Amino acid sequence: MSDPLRPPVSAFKAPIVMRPNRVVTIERFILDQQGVQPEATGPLSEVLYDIALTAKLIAREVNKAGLVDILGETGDTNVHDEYVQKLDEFADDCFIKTFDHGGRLCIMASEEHDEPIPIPPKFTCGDYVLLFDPLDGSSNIDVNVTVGSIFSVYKRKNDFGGAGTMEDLLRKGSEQLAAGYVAYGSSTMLVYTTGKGVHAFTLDPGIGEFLLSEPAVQIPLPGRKIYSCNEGYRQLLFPSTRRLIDHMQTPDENGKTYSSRYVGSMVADIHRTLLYGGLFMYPATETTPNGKLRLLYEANPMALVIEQAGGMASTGSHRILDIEANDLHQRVPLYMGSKRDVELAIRFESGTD
Ligand code: P6P
Repeated sequence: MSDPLRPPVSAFKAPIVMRPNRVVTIERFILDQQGVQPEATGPLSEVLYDIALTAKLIAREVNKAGLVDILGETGDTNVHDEYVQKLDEFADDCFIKTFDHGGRLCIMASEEHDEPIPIPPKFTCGDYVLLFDPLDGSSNIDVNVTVGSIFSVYKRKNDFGGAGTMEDLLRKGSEQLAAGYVAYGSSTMLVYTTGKGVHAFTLDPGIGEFLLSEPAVQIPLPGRKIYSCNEGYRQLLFPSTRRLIDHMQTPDENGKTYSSRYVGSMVADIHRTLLYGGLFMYPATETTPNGKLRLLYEANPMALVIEQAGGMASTGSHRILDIEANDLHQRVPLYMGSKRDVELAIRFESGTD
């Protein structure tokens, strides 16, 4: 008969600790990639390490945004009488202060700055170029919706060193050496490609490390029938785009229509499209003939990720990665996701359907 005052021995067994399967940090993964990908050189690896560091710094603030009053307007002070920045300015500062002295970059450009960001003269210039949207979708923070950072990395155009120029920034997306995004959501995920597949990492806040969660991400085939578009603009859309949406809303031979999903945060909508398939679209409208999203630090990096995952990324008539850039903040209509769905969009937008 067990003694109620003496719990059974089994109660004293060591707690069951989940044995982690092979833990691969992003640093280890990047180092291993150097072995299999010659162009993934040491300095480029350093840039990727610093992307991961920047993401951790931003994640820490984004995740406590609801707790500490740091959503205030610039110039306020919080309960600790600390200077308060809006989160998008904080995120922008994180990128600039992480990269301006590392000697890897020769120039930067940010969605938050009209002009290019030079490397301060006191620091050495390197061979790489970084363009970024530090906190895309930041207006969604107040309602706890996933937001993200988007980044694009090039090798400088000329190799005579010194400060980079606008010529180093205005590039075709097909020349990107690395690109990706960080999704600050229920977990913080970093997804990137260096042209040899797409790799996803999840931040373990307990140890402050990005751990490999999915190597070689591929958009599923045939992919879920989901389209993602802000249909509030329906009356402003061109007839071809309205016909495309009507087609996706029409039951197929099995009586199935597409589902509509739209977060309004590009990183969230693209991340879902990457993992489930479907079509993310931000088309041209009568009032925005080039759409809203920016070529250099939104469309191009996301297009490289989507193509590397087996999908497609088009303006509706041209491959996004082939677009010549002539302005730092130029906009471009975009349709990206599963090949089946982007090809459908191209058929409607080019009038062949
Ligand atoms: P709309 C967020 O403001 C953003 O830049 C992207 O993240 C998002 O895809 C798009 O704009 C949403 O724009 O016009 O639908 O609110």
